[in-house]
Amino acid sequence: MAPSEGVTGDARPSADPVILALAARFATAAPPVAAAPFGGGHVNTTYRVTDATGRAYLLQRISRTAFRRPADVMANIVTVTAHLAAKARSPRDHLTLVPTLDGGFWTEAEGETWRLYDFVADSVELGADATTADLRRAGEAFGRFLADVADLPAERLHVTIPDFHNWPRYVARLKQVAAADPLGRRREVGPELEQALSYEDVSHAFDDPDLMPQRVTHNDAKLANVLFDRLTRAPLCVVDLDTVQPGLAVNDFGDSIRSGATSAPEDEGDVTRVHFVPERFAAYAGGFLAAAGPILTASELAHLRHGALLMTLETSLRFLTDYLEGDVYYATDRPGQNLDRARNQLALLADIQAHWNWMAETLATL
Ligand code: GN1
Ligand code: MG
Repeated sequence: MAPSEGVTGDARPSADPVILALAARFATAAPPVAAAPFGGGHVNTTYRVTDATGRAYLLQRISRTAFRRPADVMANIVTVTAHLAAKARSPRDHLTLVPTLDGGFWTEAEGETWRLYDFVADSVELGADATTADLRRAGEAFGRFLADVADLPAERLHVTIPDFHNWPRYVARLKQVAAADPLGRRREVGPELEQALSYEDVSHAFDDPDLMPQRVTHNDAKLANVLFDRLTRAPLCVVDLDTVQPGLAVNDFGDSIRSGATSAPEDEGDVTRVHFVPERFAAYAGGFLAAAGPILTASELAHLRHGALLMTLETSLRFLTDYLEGDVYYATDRPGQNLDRARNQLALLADIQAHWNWMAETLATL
């Protein structure tokens, strides 16, 4: 989607009775009257719902492909949003779940799990249109998120996606799928496969479990998962908390770099347009360190650039695997989109590697 699309609910509002009936299971201020598909997530299904007073909400179906135990996902979100709410500086700086009429936080319908959030008013998500100044603010937002949850013990959260950032496992899976080649697509991706598999040694960089502490982390810290004020562009709040679980802070940093310190949208298929943008990296890192620097350990600070490399490797491996498997995991809106995403991330990966020393030098000055 275009980065700011949908912020004003610009998909045509509908009154799909099934969606409205689901929304009506929650304690909205007034009966829900309109719903429209919303946002650009690759995994969950999202609607913007409005009630009879005009108040807006976000209704989401949790992907069963990605999340085996939606109840654990919701338990984590309840824990984390309560923790953030207790530290809130403003009502729009954290997500707020709307309870169901029977006092829970999610509802099941036909084997699917749904939840409702208050819509963060006057907010916008950014993508390739983010400016360098926006990148700094995004860094502050994700850094503040990590700092705010730093006192929440990681053991309090369920592991909702085991091995989510286990890169050797993604390498093995790519090899397996390429060997099985269920759709005969392997012949289209010779050079991509070769490049992706050439990072097998790199994929083991964080194998030592004592290298860095496990913390409460976001795990999907892409630029589109921070909201900004539509007018002032102040960073408001970190969203998409499904993947919040124990993890490594440097992976959050890295995910933001792969999605934010780039010249093109994630599915830009013309790889000549895709490159690492040093000033965007420096801006994001500056904001991130201003907010999270004080809580990070020396080892975490020393491995920030590794996070950027490894998270870009991860998306390269996962998009390429999904293309070979027939687009079964990531939502696509056109044929070949996952291949474009894979090519894009591989091009970025090579450019991040080309800036390896530059990143270290730059981080040392911040
Ligand atoms: C997915 O849900 P969304 O679109 O924010 C994916 C992330 C990937 C990302 C790539 C649960 O995130 O891991 O990095 O796409 N989320 C899940 O854009 O697999
Ligand atoms: Mg997500």
